[in-house]
Amino acid sequence: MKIYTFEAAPNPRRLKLFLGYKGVDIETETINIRDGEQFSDSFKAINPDCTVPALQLDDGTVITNVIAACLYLESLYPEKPLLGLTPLEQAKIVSWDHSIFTEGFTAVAEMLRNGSEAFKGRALPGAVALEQIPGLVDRGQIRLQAFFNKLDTHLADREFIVGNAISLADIDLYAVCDFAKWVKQSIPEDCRHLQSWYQRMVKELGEK
Ligand SMILES: N[C@@H](CCC(=O)N[C@@H](CS)C(=O)NCC(=O)O)C(=O)O
Repeated sequence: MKIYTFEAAPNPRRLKLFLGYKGVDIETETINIRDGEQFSDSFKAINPDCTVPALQLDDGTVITNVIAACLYLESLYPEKPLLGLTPLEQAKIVSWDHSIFTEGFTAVAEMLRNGSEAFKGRALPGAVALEQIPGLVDRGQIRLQAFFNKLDTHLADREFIVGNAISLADIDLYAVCDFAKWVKQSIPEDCRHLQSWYQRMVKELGEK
């Protein structure tokens, strides 16, 4: 098994945090997406979406979405579970994780990719070249604030997003909070529950 990755980027980080928590080490190969290596013919043959991370199995199968890679790896490495132990927990974790990606992650990405010179002509990740839409920067900021508020409310009376234990949903929310710093955003001061949850996660993940 091998992971094609670029460690500084936020989606690869989600997978790295997942594996780090479990203490699992998998061979990696860096695809430097700052230098455009994701568009090379050799990487396109591995992942035609031209995105990282990509998990390549020993039989050549490639899994190109973090949530699917985590689902696969969870079944290989079930210790320190991060995807729930009952069908209901699993459903809740995947549901939250999906919302965290579509509402939080994409809000930050919308701000970054439509506002930065570096992403001119590449407003979405991957193979399709798209022009920036500057109005999406402000919209992304509104979406991100609404997202932070929603998670703050959810965490008002619980330590983790689902049940009593850390899950992939917590890891991905943590990755969003750090990704937000790329666009000079952070957890609002008045989101006190989210703030204390973040400090809890720093300890859980042994980050600092
Ligand atoms: N849906 C993918 C998203 C992967 C993705 O967007 N990765 C970014 C790095 S964070 C990428 O490869 N960007 C390449 C580019 O900007 O061209 C997943 O869940 O892993």
